[in-house]
Amino acid sequence: MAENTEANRDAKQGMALALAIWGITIVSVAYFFKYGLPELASTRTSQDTLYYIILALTGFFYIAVQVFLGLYVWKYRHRDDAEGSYWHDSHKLEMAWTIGTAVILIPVVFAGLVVWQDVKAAPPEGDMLTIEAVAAQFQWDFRYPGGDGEFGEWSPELYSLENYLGVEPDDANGADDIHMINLLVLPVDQPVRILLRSKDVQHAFFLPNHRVKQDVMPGIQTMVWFTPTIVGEYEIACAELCGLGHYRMRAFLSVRSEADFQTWLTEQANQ
Ligand SMILES: [Cu+2]
Repeated sequence: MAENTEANRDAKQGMALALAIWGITIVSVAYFFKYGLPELASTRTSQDTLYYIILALTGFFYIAVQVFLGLYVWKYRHRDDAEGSYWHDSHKLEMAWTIGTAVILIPVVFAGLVVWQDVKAAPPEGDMLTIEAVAAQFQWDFRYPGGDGEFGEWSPELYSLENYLGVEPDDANGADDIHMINLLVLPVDQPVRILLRSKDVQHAFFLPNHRVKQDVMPGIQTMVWFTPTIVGEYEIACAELCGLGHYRMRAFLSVRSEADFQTWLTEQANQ
């Protein structure tokens, strides 16, 4: 039986801390393996690739740092006969970690620019379906331009209970606009442009399966484009804490075949 000295207690605490550090590391890494990203249902593959590259890089260093942190907590625990050493600085060490970090991070920044160009800066050429999404506490409204392909003008001054989206009543383009509440229907494999505006506070349009997340601001219209690739039902969430009802600000995205989408659109137009 070891003596109950101060050094002995410190040694036990050191070991306990090391085990706690390693326990947290194992649980958090296992969590990432168990709950990865949801199924990708759009063309944003480059975004996922970069995500996994960064996750592997940071994951490697995270595990390495935690392993050594635990080891050193144990190795350099208090001992009555040991004295701490001190030195001022090490040029070599500082050069190594500065250059090492730069060599790893600079390519990541450039890879990020390539992905940004891919998903943000350059929508594909040709006809795009354009739909408007309007966020307000606590629901999502969607407006389709109708048969003429043109939206009616809108203005925040026109917001009212009867004219929820503030569409200009005198604008003939607005007469056939289609208004959906908490349901967005899209055709598969067709690039779509979503124009976003908010009626009150800041919200965020989040489609986890499509890797789309875009802030929605009052006073400015933002835009996001993407191409759904898998027919199915998905969740649209608000990703900005926008008030007490934020948790229930949830809508659905239904991706359908081109034919089913056209049928649905005609049904809506005839209502
Ligand atoms: Cu919201």
